[in-house]
Amino acid sequence: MSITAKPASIAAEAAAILDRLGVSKDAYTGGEMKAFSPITGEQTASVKTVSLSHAPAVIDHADAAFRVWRLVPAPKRGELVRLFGEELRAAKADLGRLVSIEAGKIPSEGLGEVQEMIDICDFAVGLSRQLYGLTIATERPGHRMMETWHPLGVIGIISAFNFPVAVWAWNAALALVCGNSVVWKPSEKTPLTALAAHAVLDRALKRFGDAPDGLSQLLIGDRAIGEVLVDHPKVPLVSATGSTRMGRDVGPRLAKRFARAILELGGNNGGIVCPSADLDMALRAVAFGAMGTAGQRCTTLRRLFVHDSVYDTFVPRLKKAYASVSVGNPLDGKALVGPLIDKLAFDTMQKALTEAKAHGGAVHGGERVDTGSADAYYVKPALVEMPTHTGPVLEETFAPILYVLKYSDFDAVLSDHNAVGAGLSSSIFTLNMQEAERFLAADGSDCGIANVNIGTSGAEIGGAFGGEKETGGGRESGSDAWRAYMRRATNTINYSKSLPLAQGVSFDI
Ligand code: UN1
Repeated sequence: MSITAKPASIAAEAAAILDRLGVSKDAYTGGEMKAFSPITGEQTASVKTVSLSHAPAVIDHADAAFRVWRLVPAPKRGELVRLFGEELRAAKADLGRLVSIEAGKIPSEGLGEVQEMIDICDFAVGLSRQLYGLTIATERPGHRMMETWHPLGVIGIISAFNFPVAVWAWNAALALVCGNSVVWKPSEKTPLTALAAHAVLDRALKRFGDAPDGLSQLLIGDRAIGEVLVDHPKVPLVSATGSTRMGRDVGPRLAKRFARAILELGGNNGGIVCPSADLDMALRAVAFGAMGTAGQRCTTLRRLFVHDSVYDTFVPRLKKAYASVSVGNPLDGKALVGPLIDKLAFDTMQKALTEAKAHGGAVHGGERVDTGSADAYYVKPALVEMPTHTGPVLEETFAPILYVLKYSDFDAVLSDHNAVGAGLSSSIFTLNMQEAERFLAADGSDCGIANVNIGTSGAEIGGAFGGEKETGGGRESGSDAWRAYMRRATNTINYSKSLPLAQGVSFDI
């Protein structure tokens, strides 16, 4: 594929990709939702949305599909996801490129996002033969107790702009092998990648042949459409990725009707650089963690605590890396940092930097980079040396701002590290095993992800992904995250000829 960086060609290139992936032109022409590329700020398409009155029928349709799909043996369901993985491999270059166009990621990160989809498919295929429960010793003779995992129902997925397709795939691949149907409400900022990814699944569904109609659905629309999904009685689980503010709305609404939530919300991820750290390694990890994806990962490194014995060696090197990082059009293949998603992201970043200055922060970088497009928002990543752990440091700002703080005492730094609302990801850089193990211990990092000598971002799909506190507590992706997508039944079977009651109760009639 040729690399074209001409702004005028972006919409046309997006259309060509959508066409190749089998999305009908009708879906993204003449619709109500404008799609943009943050690379130039230009409009790429006008996407058709679902009407508020029709959305419940889409969910009902998915519920009907669920009732058929739940009876298909799990390894057979795995075959659908295997085909999805195959189709994703074939579509990787196109879909990765579209992620770059619509979310502004550099090519290797656009492709990496699709790889993450492929990886979860592989994982889910294996899982389709391992949806196992326990057999548990019973207190009664001639009895057997076991647990069975059954499909749950329609799984609602609400995804964010920054991982416009991978997070859907994490949820969809698991949900499908677990015997569920899927209804996806993608971010309003990334409807084209949603259409494309869904078309790739459609290809797999066609090859699979006899999956029930309506097994996977797309609801393109605004917040009100998301609310239909959250409030619909036939949706027993909603997996929602986005801001903590969004989670505060979605969580209670689901709780009110006793539906389950998987919430993957904000992160204010911290890293600690200890005296013994391999500073070369830490530098690379911090640079990718803080500046990669233009600071727009939920796992982006946002707070860095550096021991005072290495501060004056490490921080100047880090500043140098910040000053030299290439910011620009991600399609040209040279930039490491692409655009912010929109003007709001830029304004929010500037506001945080102003606040940081008011709290005594020394700001390096953060200014807008002119790429010749008035509606595109590129920035130099900002490194902010903060005297104290206060003010904007305590909040997640979804932009490339790294707050750097000096520490001297390990217990005090652990306490500061944990003194924020969010609890997603964390890292320690040390060669001292006492510090490393302390960081991972019960009184160490309070995050869902705690790493040693690895950055905060770029988790593999094999582990459970998610975090504590204001991050929402949900877990997606690997390990045993699949259990959230199924319902557990405890079965006790009496194969004796009497009826002993548990706890020694007698009730003889
Ligand atoms: C997100 O930003 O919502 O760990 C997900 C990572 C990626 C996923 C990020 N695998 O950075």
